[in-house]
Amino acid sequence: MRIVVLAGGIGGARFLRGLKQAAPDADITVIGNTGDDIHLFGLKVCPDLDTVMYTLGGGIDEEQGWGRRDESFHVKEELAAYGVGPEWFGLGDRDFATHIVRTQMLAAGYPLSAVTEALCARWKPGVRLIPMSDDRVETHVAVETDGESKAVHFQEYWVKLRASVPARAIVPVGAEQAEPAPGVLEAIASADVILFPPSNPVVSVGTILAVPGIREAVAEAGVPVVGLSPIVGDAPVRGMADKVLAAVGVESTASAVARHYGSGLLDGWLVDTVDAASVDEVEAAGIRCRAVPLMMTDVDATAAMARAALALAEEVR
Ligand code: GDP
Ligand code: FO1
Ligand code: CA
Repeated sequence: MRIVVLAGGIGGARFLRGLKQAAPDADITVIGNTGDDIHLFGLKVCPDLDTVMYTLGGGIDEEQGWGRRDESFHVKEELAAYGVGPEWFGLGDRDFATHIVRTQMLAAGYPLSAVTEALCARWKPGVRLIPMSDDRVETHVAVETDGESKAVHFQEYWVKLRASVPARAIVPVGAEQAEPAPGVLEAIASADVILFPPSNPVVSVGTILAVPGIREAVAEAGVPVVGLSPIVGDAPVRGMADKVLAAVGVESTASAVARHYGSGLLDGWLVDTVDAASVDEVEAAGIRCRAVPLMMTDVDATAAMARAALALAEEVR
């Protein structure tokens, strides 16, 4: 079975670990969000691609959910001693090596998709990981600080400002001109099922869908498209999905997120059992819906979620 997953960072990566356990023989292609990418110290950093790669490859800091385990921060300290920032972004020594290799290969002319494949040759994530695009796309957030409006990079909004200032709009800068990376549309067109993990619907899955051609390819693939809600009990399990959903005019409920994707895209939607009362509302919108436990507390619980998603896909096929 060929499964395509549109993934962000932590939510996507943890779900994929469960999916691999639930479907060990499946051929899994992950289309990764690159809207969170940022250039720092002359290096290209791809947080969501790295989170997927490290999580599935056994290199992730499990507790934190991002970055390398057994990490140290000597380079960061030395940069700070030179007065070179930003000091608010925590790049560790081990992680730096990944960004150095990536930046070096990009400078040599390799596209990000080829670079990602090369990095994955070390980590062996057990899935095919493709960035959504080889073209630069950067999510910016229009915020209001001290009554003034300005646009900041998504990482500045989230990591520096901790999403504490009102977000008025989310703009995937460059998306309109971006093309899907080689293999993205082909993977979608030849998939047997397409899954939206419990990733951020705006700045992860939404950004991937904003690359011209990807949303259309998913909608026209003619195979079940099933998503899992990142919103449980009317709040994100972690992160700032509530804030960025508000910025695009969507309520932070499992049902509102399903309706935001819409029946033109989604065939099936899983909500957590605490949100079972919203099943009828989702179904009324033309999306088959089931309530199952959706907390990724460990790999077994996550594998059960993946099995439920695949079962729902068979129901709507
Ligand atoms: P990010 O790039 O690291 O922010 O990760 P993603 O975009 O892939 O996923 C972020 C989303 O994962 C957040 O909106 C969380 O609410 C959601 N999430 C994290 N852990 C869980 C969980 O255990 N269950 C569910 N249902 N959602 C989760
Ligand atoms: N998240 C933070 O909250 N603080 C950090 O200092 C930070 C550094 C960082 C470095 C590399 C990397 O791959 C991820 C990193 N993240 C950090 C996580 C990342 O910004 C977020 O998980 C996502 O992009 C949010 O969607
Ligand atoms: Ca992210």
